[in-house]
Amino acid sequence: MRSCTRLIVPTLLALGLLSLKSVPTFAADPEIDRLLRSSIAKDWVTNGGNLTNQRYSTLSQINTTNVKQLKGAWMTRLKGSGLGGKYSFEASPLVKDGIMYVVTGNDDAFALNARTGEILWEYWSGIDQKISTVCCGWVNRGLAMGEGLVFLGQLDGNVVALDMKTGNVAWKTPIEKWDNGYGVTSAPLYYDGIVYSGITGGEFGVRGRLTALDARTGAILWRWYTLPGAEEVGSNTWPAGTDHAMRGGASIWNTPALDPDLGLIYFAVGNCGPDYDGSMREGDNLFCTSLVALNAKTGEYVWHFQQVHHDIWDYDAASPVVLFDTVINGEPRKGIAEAGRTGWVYILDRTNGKPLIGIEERPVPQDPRQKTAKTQPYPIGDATVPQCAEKLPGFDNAGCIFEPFWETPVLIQPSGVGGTNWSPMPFSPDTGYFYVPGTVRTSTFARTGDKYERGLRYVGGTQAAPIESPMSGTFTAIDSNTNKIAWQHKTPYRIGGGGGSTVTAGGLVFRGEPDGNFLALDAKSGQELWRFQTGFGADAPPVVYEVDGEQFVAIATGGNQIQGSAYGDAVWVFSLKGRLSPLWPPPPPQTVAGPVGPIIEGANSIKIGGNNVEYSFGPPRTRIKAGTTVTFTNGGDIPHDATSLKQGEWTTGTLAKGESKTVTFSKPGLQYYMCTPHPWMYGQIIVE
Ligand SMILES: [Cu+2]
Repeated sequence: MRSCTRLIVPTLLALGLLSLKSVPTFAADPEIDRLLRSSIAKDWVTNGGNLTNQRYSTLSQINTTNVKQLKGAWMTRLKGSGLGGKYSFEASPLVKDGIMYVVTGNDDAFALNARTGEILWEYWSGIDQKISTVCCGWVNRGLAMGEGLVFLGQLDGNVVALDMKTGNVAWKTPIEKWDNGYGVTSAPLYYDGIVYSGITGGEFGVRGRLTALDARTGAILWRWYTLPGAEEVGSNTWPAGTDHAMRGGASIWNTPALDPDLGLIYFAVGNCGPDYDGSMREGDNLFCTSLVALNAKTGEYVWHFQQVHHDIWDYDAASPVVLFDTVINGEPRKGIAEAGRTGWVYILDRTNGKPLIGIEERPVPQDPRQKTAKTQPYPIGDATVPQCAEKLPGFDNAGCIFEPFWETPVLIQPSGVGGTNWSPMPFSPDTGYFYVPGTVRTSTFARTGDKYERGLRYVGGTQAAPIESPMSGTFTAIDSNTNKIAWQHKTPYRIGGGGGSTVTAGGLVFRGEPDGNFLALDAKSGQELWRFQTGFGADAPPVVYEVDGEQFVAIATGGNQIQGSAYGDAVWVFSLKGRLSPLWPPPPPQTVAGPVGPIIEGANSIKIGGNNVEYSFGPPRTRIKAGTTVTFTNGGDIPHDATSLKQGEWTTGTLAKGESKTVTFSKPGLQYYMCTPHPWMYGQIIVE
């Protein structure tokens, strides 16, 4: 797999070209541009804090000596927006001049007084509740701002600009249609008059892209496709004479970073489609599961680094890239890092995409049916999660990372949800550590094959956590000089799927937990210094800001569908002068996979997606007599099914909204079932 290095454009040439092209004309919003280029202080003006995505605040009024006094300054409920089991609240609030802007999983945005929590304006997206192309929970990962506007992407494929003063829509540009399989979940990035937006749909056979829009008008300036057309860079990593690349997925799940001196924009690209079937897409399949650098003004390709060649494990690069400066062997270097679903942090030189510490191509197990890559990149250093699956009862095959599979299920760890999935990874220049959230979960992988149809799910197989298998997490400080673990906490719950943390010059790391706790850790030692129960799933990445000389820490607490945390619609803000006390804890997330809750006797009617919990069977557990006919009804907004975990035994087939199907259970025994497109939905029927 040498082809990826061969494809890198000679750096000096590229950078030479860039310095000629990036002569600035005038800045459309000099103040925001200056804040985006500066260290994070009073205001938090973009999702990652500034253009680096470091999430490192220079504020230190709250620090290791006084953090124990921290209490709630205010808590505001966002009027039920994004409140429900189908939603995740993953956005970092933005703050500018004492006003906070926040967006919920329903793409509704709110402006609040950042001192008091009073709601100043509301934007209700009105997105179609029937959108059926949401992959992984209804989620919006945040906002951007510039030129008096707040920018957001929507699950329906629109990028929207709102007037910062009123919340009125200034413009709305469809960058794609949801019924073609697309959606936007990433926070956009604003810089120098341009709004950059990623797009999702890696599970729906889309062609991923980065879209650059004119911030003033919403006009599309350019698109850069993450899947190459004929003759384009990377096209030789797809089978010649086929159009598999045109539906090869490669979503952009998260906010880019930008280096204004180099004139480059950087982002992470997600998995290949179909996710679990590589049989028809021989080759490395660029730019799936890669980090990419483009000319920020023109969208021209500059370099890439592929984390997983010919991905068949859903190992998206999904966490935001982080830019940092370091010194290696006495030489100042410009770094870029990203925490992968593989469990490794990939550390590169951001001028050219070459490994900064070392990444080795090593031979890996092969399966010719899957056209597996001969070698895979192994970063030097430590992984933050286990990379081998333990054997479980009922499964004959268990393997380590990059273990291939075909039609017989194989247990593999990390699963396709990480490692580190969408959760960001902060970096502190004080400690030199990256703070890496991880999910520990085993999946059983199997290839089934899929036919491509526009706008429908196209994944070619399954991965699901076996019933009763353990699920947990890790929170790890990785030394940026060595890529080795400085300290690590085992966490009771999965935190790589959309949680996050933030680090400060006060020597603190703030991070939420899916069980509602909000924690402050010593950034150097990892020691826990403070915890506070918010009463809702506290997953979202927090932010730090200052109003009238007082430092605040904010976190959106709305739960996370992927991490199984309790849902909510609140924003919590803390300060040393705060007076609010903790709330009663919400139900904690599951720590084993499978259906939970009481067993309902004799229930012969099972509702899917009822009570505003889209991805659910209700009741999830029931006991019936042999010979009972059970009716499954889809009461959700999107298509679901109920399918026996024992392959081929029984299925309802796809049920549209409102549709019912009956299944008769004649033989006694224990039945587990799930929804095929949403394998995290489980049910259990005990037949007596
Ligand atoms: Cu479903």
